[in-house]
Amino acid sequence: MKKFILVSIFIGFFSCNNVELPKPNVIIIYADDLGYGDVSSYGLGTLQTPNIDKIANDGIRFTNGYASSATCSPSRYALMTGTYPWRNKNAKILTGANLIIDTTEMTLPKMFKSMGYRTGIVGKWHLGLGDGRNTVRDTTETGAVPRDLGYGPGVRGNIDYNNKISPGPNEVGFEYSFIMADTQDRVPTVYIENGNVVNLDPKDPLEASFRGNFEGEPTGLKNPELLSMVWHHGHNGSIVNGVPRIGFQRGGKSAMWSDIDMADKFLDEARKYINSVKDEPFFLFYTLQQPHVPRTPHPRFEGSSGMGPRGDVIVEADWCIGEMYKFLEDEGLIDNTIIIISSDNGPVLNDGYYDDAVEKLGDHDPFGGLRGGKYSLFEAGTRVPFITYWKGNIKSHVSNELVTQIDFLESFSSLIGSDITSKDGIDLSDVLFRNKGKGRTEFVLEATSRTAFRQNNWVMIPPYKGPALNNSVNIEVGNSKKYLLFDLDSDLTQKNDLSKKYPEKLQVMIKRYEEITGDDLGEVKELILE
Ligand code: NG6
Ligand code: CA
Repeated sequence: MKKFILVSIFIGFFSCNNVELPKPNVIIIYADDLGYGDVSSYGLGTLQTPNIDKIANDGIRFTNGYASSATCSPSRYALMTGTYPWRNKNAKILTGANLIIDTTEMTLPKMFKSMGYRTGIVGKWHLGLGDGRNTVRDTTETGAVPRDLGYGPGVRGNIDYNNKISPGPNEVGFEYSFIMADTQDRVPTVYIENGNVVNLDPKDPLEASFRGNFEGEPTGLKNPELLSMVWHHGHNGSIVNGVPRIGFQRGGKSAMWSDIDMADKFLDEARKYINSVKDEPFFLFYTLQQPHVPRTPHPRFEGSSGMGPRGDVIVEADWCIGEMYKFLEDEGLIDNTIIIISSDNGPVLNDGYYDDAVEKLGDHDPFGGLRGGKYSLFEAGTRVPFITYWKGNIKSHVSNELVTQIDFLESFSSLIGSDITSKDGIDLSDVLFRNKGKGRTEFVLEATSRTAFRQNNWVMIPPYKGPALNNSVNIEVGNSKKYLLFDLDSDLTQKNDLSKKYPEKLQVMIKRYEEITGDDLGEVKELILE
């Protein structure tokens, strides 16, 4: 068997039921903040996503598919490493942070690479850049007094954008990367290709800071007259293309991206990448920026949903997925390319800008009837659209099996004949790609440094301090003074806390949760009340 695998690596074939098949290409299309109800094939909202639906209807549409966390960076960390994000104290929402994946850690792209795949990422990264060893001179108004904003490592702004930025995606398994620096709502608003800021003029160096502004630079707070999009909470730093961002920047003018062209740009770069590697098996992580804020649809999508910019950028994302599909058909790649479509966390309407997301929502339900949303321990935080597609191999199917993104590393590893395993993922290749087998029985989910436990149809949420409702985004985040217990089979909307009714069940859940998390819960544990 070993010998066969070694040979296969070089010729790009793998064995399936003793039949040799060419190794499948893999594209994970990862949306940002797309809700369980945002994809029309789930039949829960009114927004139409015909291109995703086509893939969902011909593949497996999972109704119990989870991101590992209710926010971005922790989910991406888990997807990349097969390790629960709460084991890594740096896996929080990042702002100007350094890389949070250790370069010695096993990752999904490293696993693919070890099996002879080409590997690339195009889109959002949000797992940090650099190692903080640069000594970037602080030229902000606040000078050299760093104010820790309570985000992740590297918030001290030690990323030097004017030289090659490393380590980053290229040092943890991707041979090629074309990414945005951080998020669309954070500075610096530039693309980075293989560690270099795209179109940067060395005569106009780029500086970014989350400590203070650069003298004389306009901000959303001081210069409302310059804004084409108005901030609601946060997001009142530097202004680019009329949109105020989180953080401050100066210089690098020639490198600034155009927000309305971002979707086209990523699609283009993704296609270019595939073209450059298509003669060999490849893994592409195509990480869309939609529908995260700021929502900036290209003008040809403006008004397309009737739901304002949030709906319009989902229509735009759906179009991109349709274009990608057509491209794979045209290139003769569609028959042997596995496509996964999912989202890094649940939906949010107002996430910091006045953009009509609430006002124009109409009958649409991004949450798909689930409680909570982005940032929440309730279901809408982590239960997301989750679709696998493999033409001619996967049969059209709706699956209720419990599957999570943490399992991608181990499942793909098993599928393509690698023996690489991961700490917390399990091999769900049968469920994800072969229309058979059983999903997970249990899973610890995370939301803003808190955790909860799902076992079969039960969910247990430990008590946490803090307000039950995040007022800024109007989402119930899952804080309560006591343990909560829900039976999802009879109560998917988590309205009936059964902790009093089934105290024994609650104790069993707590015990198992403590067994899994143990000491590894680290600083998260300190948050759990007695
Ligand atoms: C929060 C931002 C929010 C969003 C989020 C990250 C404020 C007030 N809110 O801190 O707008 O950027 O971080 O979202 O600044 S995520 O999907 O990348 O996790
Ligand atoms: Ca996100």
